[in-house]
Amino acid sequence: MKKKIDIIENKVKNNERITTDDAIFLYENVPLGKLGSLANFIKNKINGKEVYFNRNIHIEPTNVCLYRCKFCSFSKDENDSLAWNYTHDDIISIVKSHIKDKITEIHITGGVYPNRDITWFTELFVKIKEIFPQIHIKAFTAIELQYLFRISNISLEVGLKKLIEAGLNSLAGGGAEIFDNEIRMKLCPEKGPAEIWLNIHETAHNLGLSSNATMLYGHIENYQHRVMHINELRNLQDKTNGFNAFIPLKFRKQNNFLSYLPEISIIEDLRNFAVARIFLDNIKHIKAYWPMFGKENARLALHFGADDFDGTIYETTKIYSLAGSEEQTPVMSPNEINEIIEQEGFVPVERNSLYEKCL
Ligand code: V47
Ligand code: SF4
Repeated sequence: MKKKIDIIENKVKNNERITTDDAIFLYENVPLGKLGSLANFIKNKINGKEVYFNRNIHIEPTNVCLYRCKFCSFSKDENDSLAWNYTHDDIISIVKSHIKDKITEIHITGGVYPNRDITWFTELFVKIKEIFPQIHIKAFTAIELQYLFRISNISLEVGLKKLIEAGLNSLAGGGAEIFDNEIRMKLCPEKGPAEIWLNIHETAHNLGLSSNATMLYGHIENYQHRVMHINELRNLQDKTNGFNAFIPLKFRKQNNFLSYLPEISIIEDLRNFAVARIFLDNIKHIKAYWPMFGKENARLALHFGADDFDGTIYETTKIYSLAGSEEQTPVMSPNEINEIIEQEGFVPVERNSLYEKCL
């Protein structure tokens, strides 16, 4: 056992790629402290002492969704009293209200909604860019795009090109869940096989549109499934180099069909951050998405491979507050984020969506 840890450590220290078997070994056998020190070694090599964040808002145009993923606490029927559905005017006034906050990014994702075709989105992006030409629009999970292009009767390539022309700057990382198709069918059958998600991101990358990648963990998957997932991402990144960041997303249990499952511990979260950092040698940034598991846990993740704190999220997201996260109204000021990063011994760097430093 000791020998195997030493072999993996040697690979890490000598810039050699670890194998999927090594990653499973790390998950199964290696103590948290050792995982942290290996993850830190790599983080330090890639990002030094810097920890990134941005000034952003999230807009969820609707929580009405045709799908019913088992882990989702967000989706509602159209006539549900808790459903919302923003118009262009609603969204534009939200955007205008945050000009004063000097935001650099708008993250737009929502339910799979039947009554909006691609024109609804291209017109929205054009309106946003009219008021805010420099803003970076990060939008859509691959799952939303798949449905949008189907109802708009348009191919993936043509659809992406139209969205890019209207102002789309990158894709969000959601909808990846877990790529193992057996688990995927149990969790979110309507989303279809993993190949669809991977193909949409690969096509986007080939058109010059970068994206993020997520993994939903801590539900009914096992370590093999997680490693297979990050391996698919590493393989695709080798081909396209289009992923900006990897975001581990911890399953939160409130108000969904999987509420009977226990949530995993923070120790397991940190182990997962560390293994992802060690394995994904070709994805530069690992995001500690604080609305998902709280700012105090995100702070700890900075010592286990994470180098990005996401952002201020002035206009909050409801995906995680509805699922029982510690953060019920997730908003942070740049000062508060700076302070946390500094308290942990790192150097805060305000970035744009492509990880260029904001001066
Ligand atoms: O795909 C939904 C996850 C994702 C739950 O790209 C849940 O920068 C845990 O992808 N417990 C959407 N996870 C959010 C997302 C995201 C968030 C922040 C930044 C970025 C980015 C992307 O949220 C879904 C799903 O994997 N999710 N419900 C839940 N109960
Ligand atoms: Fe709909 Fe997304 Fe929730 Fe699935 S995770 S039910 S696609 S909102």
